[in-house]
Amino acid sequence: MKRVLILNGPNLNMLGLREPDIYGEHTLDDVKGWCIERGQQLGFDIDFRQSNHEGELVTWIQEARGTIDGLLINAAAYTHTSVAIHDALKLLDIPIIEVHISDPKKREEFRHISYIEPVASEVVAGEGPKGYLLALEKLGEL
Ligand code: CA2
Repeated sequence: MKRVLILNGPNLNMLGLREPDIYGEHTLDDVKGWCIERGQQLGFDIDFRQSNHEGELVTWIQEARGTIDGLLINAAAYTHTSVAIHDALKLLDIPIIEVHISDPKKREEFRHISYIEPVASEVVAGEGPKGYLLALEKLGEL
């Protein structure tokens, strides 16, 4: 089994509870369930986490060094601000897929910059919550 870590940033615990027009009606727990199921089909052991704290995400990325085989990350708003997460991701030498439910490049200008993109192998954006599954499939190909 390949070990895959899926990290979710701030406010994604609110998924399905507000702004369904942008993020859909499924909860983060639904997404976790789908990822675990698809992961089993792909031979991935999925560790799915969410945090509202930048430092906690950085610590989890550091702990992933040498312990996981692939990373999916939706850093949420930290995508557009966090040099700390960018630097932590640079320490990993495994495939990293950046995933977003919406397409930030088609939204407000402040969402157009991503500090994750330069260190990611691939980006999946604008595919709704099912984009996590597309990202897992891409990881399987890498
Ligand atoms: O589209 C994405 O996946 C985002 O990463 C979501 C972030 C946003 O800051 C990024 O620009 C794009 C926001 C996550 C907040 O999620 C909520 C979901 C439901 C209700 C409220 C917030």
